[in-house]
This record gives sequence, structure tokens and C-alpha cells, in this order.
Amino acid sequence: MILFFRSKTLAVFLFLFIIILSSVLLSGGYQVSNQNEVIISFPRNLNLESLMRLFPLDPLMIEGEKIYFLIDQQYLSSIKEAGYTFTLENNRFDWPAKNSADRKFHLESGLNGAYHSYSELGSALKALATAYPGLSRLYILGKSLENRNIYALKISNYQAVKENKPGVALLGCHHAREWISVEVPLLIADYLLKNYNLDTHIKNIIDSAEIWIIPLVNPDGLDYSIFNYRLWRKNRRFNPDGSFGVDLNRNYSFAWGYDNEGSSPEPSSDLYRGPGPFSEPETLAIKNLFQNNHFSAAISYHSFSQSILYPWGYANLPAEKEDLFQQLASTMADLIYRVNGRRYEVGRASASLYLTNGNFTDWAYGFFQIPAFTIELPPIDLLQGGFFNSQEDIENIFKENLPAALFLAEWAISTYVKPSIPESEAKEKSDKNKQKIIKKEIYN
Ligand code: 0X9
Ligand code: ZN
Repeated sequence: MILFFRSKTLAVFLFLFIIILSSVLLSGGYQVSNQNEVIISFPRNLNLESLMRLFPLDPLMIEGEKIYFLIDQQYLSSIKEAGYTFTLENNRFDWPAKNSADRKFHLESGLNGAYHSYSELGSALKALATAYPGLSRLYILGKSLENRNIYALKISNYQAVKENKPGVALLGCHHAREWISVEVPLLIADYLLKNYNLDTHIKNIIDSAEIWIIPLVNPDGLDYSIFNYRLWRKNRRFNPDGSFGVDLNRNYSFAWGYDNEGSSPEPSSDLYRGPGPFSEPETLAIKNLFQNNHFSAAISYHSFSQSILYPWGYANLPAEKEDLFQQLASTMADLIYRVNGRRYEVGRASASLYLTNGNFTDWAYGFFQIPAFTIELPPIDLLQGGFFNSQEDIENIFKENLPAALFLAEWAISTYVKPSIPESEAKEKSDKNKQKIIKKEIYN
């Protein structure tokens, strides 16, 4: 009887396994259009404040006279009942493209083509750290919720025992679906290392600064976006209400939860700020890095919309250093424009997109008084690909962003004022801190 029961259970399991496996294989294993989310648009002149307070909407973009959101379809009837008229726009996100000739959506090998998954990025960073032992070290700043590494490649001339250099942080991929934001900081790292001996500007930057490259703040989210659901944005926190994810760019402690427009208290919202500031290991890793190193400037890469944004983001108020931010951002935009003729809009974050509280750049400026920019990479609009850049775009987007990042590093070097404590004492202090915070140095 027991034996019979066991083999019957086994048969049922086997049956279910085959069904699940075949449906995964047949669908390509790739969820392309749902999670019950749909894309809707509203007229641009709508009162966004009340709309976003009422519903957990994930703003995708503003284009022409329309503003686009991602929303769980369970809310559609309530939105109608509340008197809002919207247009369903799902066909605008045709992924993968039905027309395979459309190169905007074309990826060659694997689901992520030339874009790096978490493990591919790990290999690339290890290869760089191994190839350039005198100029780079690879750190693990912490672990994600699903136990993936938060990598940081520090580029600096380790032969010159000159401590107390200004740090510049280049971060990517707070948001899972923004794949291009991993590639730009990674390619900048690659370029810096390859050109140390070829270009005196690069040599000067590596000799005089510490460039910290953190290309993947949200590794769990990125892999989920690659292997499960392309439009995934948040990390993969399992929330108490059964939903998943905290928006890592709403989880920093400056003005955290300032209002419900710039972030959401609803776990199921794509703008969920989490139960408290730094509730997520991914943002905590960044906090520890900043608290234990001296940073003079930072860029957080996102996509899309071709813009360079500076604080404040939580409220439409000018930062005390707005004039400086405006100048730096305009220079960066001009440098970018010169490469491929693409114009990145420049402006105060809260004025140019929508309000965001608990974001990285407000925190970096709010707590450390440093210039911190969000660079929203191309394209400018949904029609040109939105989050789905073609792999052929990677090189151009990197190339145009390179001079802007180099300029910011050179600015950090030229304006750096060394702390007045003796160098030996400062070195000892910084070494101690590093040991405490950076859990494990895995290369060199
Ligand atoms: O909403 C965000 O976090 C960023 N846009 S995205 O489409 N990539 O999600 C905007 C951040 C800009 N705001 C601030 N830096 N304050
Ligand atoms: Zn983003």
C-alpha cells in the first residue's frame, strides 16, 4: 500500500514536472509581457500627484502629450471608477519584436545578448582585476538578498602609496530592467585600465583618484529581468503581503518616505520604498562603502530618457550647490553631445521627471555634500527602444558617456582638498575602516 502510494505520488510529481518543464521550454522560459502588469497612458497634463497617490503606478516615461505607466491590471477598473481615462498601450512594448528585422530589439546570443548577466559580469570584473593587479582591486561590498555579490572594482594606482585621494563612484543598475546601465560603468573601467599607459590624462586620473565602479547594485533584479520578466524593476525582497521587491532607488535614508508621491508605502508598487531606510542589503552595501571612503563625486546610471539630473529629487527645491551642479551637468552634456550628436537634457531631478524620495543622489549629496548625478541613458523615448536598447547601441552609449565621466573625475581631482591629518595616520585610519566594512577582498 505504502509502496503503491509512493510510486503514485512519484508519478504525479513526474507528470507535474514534465508539464512545467515543457511549458517553460515551449515559452522559451521567458516571461515577456506580464506579471499581470499592463502599460497604460494618460494625457500629460493630468494631475499626477493625486493619481500616483491613489494607485501603485510605475512611471515609464513622458513622450509627446502622453505619460506612460506600468500597472497591475487589477487596478484598471478602480482607475476608471475614479474617473480617469487611460489608453492601453501594451502593443508599444513588443518584446521580443514580432518583426525580427527590427534591430532595436535584436539580441544575438542568449536572452541577454551582449549585455552582462550577474555571472558574466563577475567573470568580466575578475578578468580585469587579474589583468591589472597594480591598478585595480575587486571587492565584494556585501551580498544581495539571494546571496549574489555586490561587486566594486576600485581603480587606483596602488604603486603610488599616496592615500587620501578623492573617490569617484560610478554606479549602475539600481533598476533591474535598465541593462545598459551595467555596461557603461563596466566599459569605463575597461577603458581606464587599458589606457593607463597610453594616455596621460587617464594615467593622471588613476594616479590621483580612486575610481570605484559598482556596475550592478541590484544583481537579483537583473537576473530576474533577464531570465523571467524583462520589465522587472525592483530587487527581489519577498514582502509580507506576498508581493516581491523594494525599489532600491527609494530605499536610501535621505528624505526616505518624505511623501507618498516620490515613493510608495505599498509593497506591490514598483516604487515601494521598503519598510525602512536601508532595509535592503543592496543599498546598505552602498552606504557602508560611502561611509568608509572619501567620495568627491558620483554618477548613478539609469535608463532611459537621455538626461543628466541633479538633486533635489524629493521636492522641487534648489540644492544649495545647484549652480555648481548645473555647471558640471551642462559641461557633461556638451561633452556627450560632441561624440554622437545626442543631446542629454540637464536639470533638477524633481523638475525634469517626477518626484523621487529616498533616492541615491539626494542621499549622496544630502549626507556627503558631493555632486551626485543621475544619468538617464538613451534612448530619449519609447519609440526608439525604451529599456530595450539593441546590443549594437552599447558601444555608442559608452563612448559618448566616457568623456563626461572623465571630466567629473578630473574635476574631483582639481578641487580636492586633502584632509589636514598626517598622511600616515590617515592611511592607518582608512585601512582599519576598510577592513571593517569591506567584507572580503577577493582579488589581489
Ligand atoms: O525613478 C527613478 O528612480 C529614476 N528614473 S528611472 O526611470 N530610471 O527609474 C529617476 C531618478 C531621478 N531622480 C533623482 N535622482 N532624484
Ligand atoms: Zn532607473
